[in-house]
Amino acid sequence: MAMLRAGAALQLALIGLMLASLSGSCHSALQVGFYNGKCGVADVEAIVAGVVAARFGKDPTIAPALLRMQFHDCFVTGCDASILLDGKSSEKTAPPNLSVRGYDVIDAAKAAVEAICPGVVSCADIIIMATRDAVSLSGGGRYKIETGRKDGLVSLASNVDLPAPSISVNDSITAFARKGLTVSDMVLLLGGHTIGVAHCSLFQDRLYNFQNTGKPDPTMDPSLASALRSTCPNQQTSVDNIVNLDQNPASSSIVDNSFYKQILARRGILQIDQEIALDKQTKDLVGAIAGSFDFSARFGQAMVKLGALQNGSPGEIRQSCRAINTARKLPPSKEEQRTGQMGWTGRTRRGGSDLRALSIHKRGSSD
Ligand code: HEM
Ligand SMILES: *[C@@H]1O[C@H](CO)[C@@H](O)[C@H](O)[C@H]1NC(C)=O
Ligand SMILES: CC(=O)N[C@H]1CO[C@H](CO)[C@@H](O)[C@@H]1O
Repeated sequence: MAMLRAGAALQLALIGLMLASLSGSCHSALQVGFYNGKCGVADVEAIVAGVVAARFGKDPTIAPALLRMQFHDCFVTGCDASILLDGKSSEKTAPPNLSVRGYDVIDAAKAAVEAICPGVVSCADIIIMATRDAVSLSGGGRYKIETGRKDGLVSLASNVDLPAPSISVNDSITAFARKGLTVSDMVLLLGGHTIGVAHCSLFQDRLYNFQNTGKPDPTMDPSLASALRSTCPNQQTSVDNIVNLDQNPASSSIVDNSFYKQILARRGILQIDQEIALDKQTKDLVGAIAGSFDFSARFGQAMVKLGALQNGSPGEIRQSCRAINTARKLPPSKEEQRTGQMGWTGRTRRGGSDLRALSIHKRGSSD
């Protein structure tokens, strides 16, 4: 018994040393090429890119789906793949998720990397990689991403505080500022609406009865409003049609600055999209981006900034992107309760790298 205890103590001390040496690499230290050499000679980013490209070849609308997925993941409790967790009241089930799609391509990318080096690549990083690939495949240039995220342990619909399409510019600025994002980050990130679609139900008020005036939104080009009314009839029907967020038909699935030109021409679909072209605080920037040639680079930088949002909570490398690892679901043992140390007492049936990660997060959780 005494031997066993001494052995355990030694083990703890060793793990402590290991932690001390690793604590420099806590979660805030995202870096470009984090996975280089962590999967033998395999190139993790290339494996994910292959999966995304194959899917994009069959269905290019996977690109807007992934772009929106990164926004929804990162904006709620940081980029921790919390949006991927299944469950009765997980984030996925919150109303703004509505049409978040692309979960299956993340699963496919995860399966591909797990087949080569299991337990190494986080789902949170896969979202970031896949989104970068999607933007690149859609003509938006290939920005360098940082990796090294951990997957979160919590996903609650009640945490979802995503902005509604009718949010005012001021409230949107406040919402982005709360995440450490500036007005110009916000304007650039809304450029994500350069691809993809919106359902009629989310802007219907602008076509028929804007703010209970009984009239269309006066900020919308009347010819656009009239065209949209035929796609989005006023009667209550069970179909909720979709329209392109970028109304330039030649560019509605290309990541470029045409969205900004459209909103300057009063052809924004969502209320917030139109308002950033009109509000004093944002219209100069909208005009500048519309007339610029470096949108791709600036959008990439803003995506990297969005991708750096983290919440400082413990994390792990999930085995399945849809569930936290089973080991975590075990109630803490008496020993764990006593020492307050979870996850590396041998109770968890998992590999060392994940266990270290959890403890590092506990240590680094002050930031
Ligand atoms: C104030 C902030 C934002 C609001 C209120 C907002 C709102 C919306 C709404 C209402 C839709 C339509 C959803 C549907 O009909 O199913 C949508 C779609 C989309 N959003 Fe946003 N969004 C915001 C910011 C962003 C950001 C920062 C990004 C990415 C950088 C983004 C990327 C997208 C994309 C790509 C789509 C199309 C999705 C698809 O086609 O599947 N959005 N957004
Ligand atoms: C938005 O905020 C600006 C600057 O803080 C302020 O001047 C303006 O009145 C606000 N606009 C609205 C509509 O509340
Ligand atoms: C994929 C997914 O879980 N979608 C959910 C989004 O939210 C709606 C409404 O709350 C649910 O009905 C969907 O199942």
